[in-house]
Amino acid sequence: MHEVLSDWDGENALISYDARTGSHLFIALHSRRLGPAAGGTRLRTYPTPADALRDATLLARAMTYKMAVAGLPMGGGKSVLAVPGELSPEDRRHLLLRHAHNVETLHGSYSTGPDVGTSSEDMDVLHEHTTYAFGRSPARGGSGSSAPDTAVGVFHGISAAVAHVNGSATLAGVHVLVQGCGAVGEPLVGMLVEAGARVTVSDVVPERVEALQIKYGVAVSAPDDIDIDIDVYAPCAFGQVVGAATIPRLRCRVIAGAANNVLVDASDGERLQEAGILYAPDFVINAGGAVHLIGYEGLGWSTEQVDAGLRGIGTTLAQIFRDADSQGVSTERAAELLAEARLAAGPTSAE
Ligand code: PPY
Repeated sequence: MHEVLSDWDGENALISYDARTGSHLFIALHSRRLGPAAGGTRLRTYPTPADALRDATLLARAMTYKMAVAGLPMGGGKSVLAVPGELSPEDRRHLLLRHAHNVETLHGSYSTGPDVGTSSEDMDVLHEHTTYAFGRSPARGGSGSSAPDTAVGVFHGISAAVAHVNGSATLAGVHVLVQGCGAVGEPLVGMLVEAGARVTVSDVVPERVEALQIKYGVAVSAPDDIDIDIDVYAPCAFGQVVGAATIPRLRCRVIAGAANNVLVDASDGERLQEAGILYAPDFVINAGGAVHLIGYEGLGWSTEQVDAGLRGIGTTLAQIFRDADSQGVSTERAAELLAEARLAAGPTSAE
């Protein structure tokens, strides 16, 4: 764990161990340069506690960049609850309340929300011990699931990427592979079909793709099938799916999806540039969830303002694609440079 922290440029990490459930609890607070830190709580099993801490630290850094590029007045953080396996409802509640207590001790330096493995109902539980939980269920005064708005942001991002390579933003006849049809992938498929795209779906859960096949008549491929002829590859499940081993197998022109940490490592941005594949940086295209949670609950935005923020994801990506072309850098690098310029300028630069 020492190695993980010494490789990280964040402010601090809060680490605790819960003996009752055998779980480690991590809160990684990366940066408060642009405002108080925010980012979801991920609950899952990891091979080792160090792997869980590494995930939290890298995801927290991605949140800092996400907020900066989205123009939200927030910093970046992330929580990981590393559980040994499935917990009983009582143990899960116990763990969530303990996490809520940790969040509360930070007095608003960090606010959390739903992420992989947690839901709005879990945020309702956290709210029993802390006010710093976004994304509670609407019945409890929250803005509910941010997943549909994440999908809207990804849809605008796909349109911007297609416009950049085709000269026209129309998705009619464009072939998109949506890998992962969960809370974000599913509504994304609906929007793509509506826009006339040719959609192929995959998921590790067969029932999910079967349901979409019946509802929309979309084609289905195997979950790890990435070497099919498509225009757009939209990874909406796990991260680390694009790297030295997979890039030579890809036969798409665009990568634009909702997953966090899509690239195996930073140099994969250059690999994609060399391969002539346009990459929509994950922390830019998947900011719709943050726009939803921070917009509605942190900034008191109306639906119109949130929708404008989601459309802004497309506009920002179009600018990043142009910057990358004119500066001769990868799109990943161009997006990092935009984030770093906003961080260097400080809070007033975030509109
Ligand atoms: C993400 O976009 O990955 C998030 O974690 C979203 C988020 C944003 C702000 C508070 C909680 C979660």
